[in-house]
Amino acid sequence: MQDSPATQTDVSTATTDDDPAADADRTAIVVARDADQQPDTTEIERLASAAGYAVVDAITQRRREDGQYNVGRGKAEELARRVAETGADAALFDVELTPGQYSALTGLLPDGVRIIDRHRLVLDIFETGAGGKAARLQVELAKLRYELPRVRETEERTHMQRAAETGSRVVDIESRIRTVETKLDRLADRANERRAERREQGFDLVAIAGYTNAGKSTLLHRLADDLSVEGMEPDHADLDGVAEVEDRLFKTLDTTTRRATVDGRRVLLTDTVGLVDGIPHDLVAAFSTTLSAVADSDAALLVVDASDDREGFREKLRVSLDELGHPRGELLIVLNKADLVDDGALAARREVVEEVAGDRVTEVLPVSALAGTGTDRLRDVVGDVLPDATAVFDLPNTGETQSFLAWAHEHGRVDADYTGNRVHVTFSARPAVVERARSEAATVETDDGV
Ligand SMILES: Nc1nc2c(ncn2[C@@H]2O[C@H](COP(=O)(O)OP(=O)(O)OP(=O)(O)O)[C@@H](O)[C@H]2O)c(=O)[nH]1
Ligand SMILES: [Mg+2]
Repeated sequence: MQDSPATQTDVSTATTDDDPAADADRTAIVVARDADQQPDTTEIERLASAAGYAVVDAITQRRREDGQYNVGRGKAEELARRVAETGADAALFDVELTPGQYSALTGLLPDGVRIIDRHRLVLDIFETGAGGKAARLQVELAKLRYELPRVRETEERTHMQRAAETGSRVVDIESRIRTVETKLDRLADRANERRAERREQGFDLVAIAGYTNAGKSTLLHRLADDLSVEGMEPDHADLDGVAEVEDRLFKTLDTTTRRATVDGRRVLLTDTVGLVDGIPHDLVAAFSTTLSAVADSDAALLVVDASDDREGFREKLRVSLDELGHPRGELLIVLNKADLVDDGALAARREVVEEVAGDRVTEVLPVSALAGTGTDRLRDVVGDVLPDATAVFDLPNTGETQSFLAWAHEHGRVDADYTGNRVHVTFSARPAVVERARSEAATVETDDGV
């Protein structure tokens, strides 16, 4: 699917003045507000650094939301002073700002200072890093959806003077949203078709999902076979064979598929984009390749960082389960980074899983993806939960049976016993593949009977 020149106009860039890739040594002040507790700025600071900002100050407030500035007026004024004193390039808010708050803050802070909320910050990270076609379109769609109400707000405020100009921007954004949605739908259809083809070929599909930095890519490396298949998933292929690992939020920005062998079965493992708290649902939905890879898998591994403190662990697990919805396959919880915690802490994390996830989860497995401990057990359990069927055939030892056996070896697991001029075959694979084997074998038998 090629972009036609007519749909090439990227209105999203026309509505923003900041380019996250432009200067790496940008400085920012982070602002966090929480109604119930003293805000923790760890995650917003890590997001800031992933987006290329050096954090020079943090302003926190325990308070309910203020309609005008989100934080209270006094805090907003303090922020304006600190920005002026430090010369910070941006104020990063660890909340979602309404379009009204955004424009009120613009009026209060020194000119040229970027005001960026949590959503926008995550989008900036993705915009800089997303490489694949679907990922780029998804980021664009998320940005357009984010910007639409803000441009509308501006249109309403400046209605008298600039109605024509801003009005056309709203129309541009809306039309681009429809175009991008259509393209993404087509890509999603193709991804669906590809998954169906892979299943017909006898592959089991396993997805690795979880909060950002939980260790998903490390686990992919641990479980994957050394070599990936040629021509696999051309749009998302891990062509250089690396899903990069780093102690940084949102290291992986495209889904990556690798081959693995589990219990003698041929599995396609898909590493997905990390999840994060505080992103609204329609925005999460824009990252549809991640969500559909998980929703449509035969088994999903939800990786959680067991070395997070109990409350952090609970929160990230809750967010992950929430955003993933109900995958069609079995859901296994991987308590990763088990090397960093003692048995007592692991037991406590298990309890949290029980409380938060309850009967949605098939099994909870402590693993260290880094050290490789617990992965044998994980493989066993994955092997057990994948859909499986077995059929037994007694066939004449003919050329046709040999072709059937060649097909069977490519699509599942085969055990063949030769006695006299007969072959006794036990064939195990996905149920639909076993059904096909039955009809193929029936023709072999019938031909012999003639
Ligand atoms: N100690 C320890 N560290 C781990 C383990 N697994 C992963 N890590 C570290 O955790 C950090 C994040 O690992 P990644 O595999 O990049 O995590 P991810 O979930 O793919 O992260 P994103 O792609 O950013 O969402 C890296 O520094 C890893 O080395 C583990 O079992 N034990
Ligand atoms: Mg990763």
